[in-house]
Amino acid sequence: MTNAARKIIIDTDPGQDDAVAILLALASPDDIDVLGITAVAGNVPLALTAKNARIVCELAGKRNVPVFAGADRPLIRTLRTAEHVHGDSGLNGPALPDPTMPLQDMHAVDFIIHTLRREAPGTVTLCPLGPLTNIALALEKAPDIAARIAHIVLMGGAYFEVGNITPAAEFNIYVDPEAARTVFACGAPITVMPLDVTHKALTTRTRVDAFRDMGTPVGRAVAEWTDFFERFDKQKYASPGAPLHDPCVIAWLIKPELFKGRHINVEIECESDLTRGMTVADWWGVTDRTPNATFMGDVDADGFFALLTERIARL
Ligand SMILES: [Ca+2]
Repeated sequence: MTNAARKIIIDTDPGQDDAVAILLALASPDDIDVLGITAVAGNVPLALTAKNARIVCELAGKRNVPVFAGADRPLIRTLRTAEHVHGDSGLNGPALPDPTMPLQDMHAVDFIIHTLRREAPGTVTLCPLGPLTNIALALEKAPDIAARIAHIVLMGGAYFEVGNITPAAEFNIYVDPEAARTVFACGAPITVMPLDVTHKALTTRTRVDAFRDMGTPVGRAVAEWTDFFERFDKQKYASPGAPLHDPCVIAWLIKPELFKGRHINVEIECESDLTRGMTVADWWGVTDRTPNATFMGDVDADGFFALLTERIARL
């Protein structure tokens, strides 16, 4: 870790693609200082996401990263999970041992608040990779932290690609739209990796084999996770591979030049039964609503996978 390393908190619901994102961060200590990992209910229930986060830390040989359990359900809605994509454990694919490192005693929401108050203002970046429940709860409990957040870089939403869990909504936003609304209104700088980007970061046989051919436990696990969840997207989209959604967030922290987007207004639909959880992104600037997020639209996929492969090989 160097002085230049950006301090982050990863808020996550692992999930195979979350796992790859965590590995990318842990493999990049010169760029990224992971202060802690906070688990939230999402792809699978909280007990599993809190366990999976620790499985990934141990796989990376980073048992010293503190992991905190957070919200076990959305702010007001019933939890919707995604075992149909990720398998019943959330990390189906390789057989990995149960973690022996403990969960921290503190609640994830309190860790987020405590860390933002402890560190100098504008030095801690939040990286939400799942439903935004923990972040919204922290903002509601401690409104003073909003001005102390350096940046929120999140995976969620969609505009041109529309929905993956309903015709209109992306999963992370759909699961807890009220939390997303709170986060998008909080005033901190926000960068969004929507499906418009992640659907351009597709695994291919060559890209997955590059992980497998590392011949390391981490490389094999990444290849086997990808093999597992590819089957779902290949069938759904008839695409050559599956999107690696969450690693886009961490890749942006390391190499922002891989991504292109627009600083625009993004609002969250919370009411309509048809479009609940939609990220209403004013990409074309047709309203006078104030821009509140940089909404990414494109990624250099070859550059993204080159970075991912180079870093994962370090673990
Ligand atoms: Ca996730």
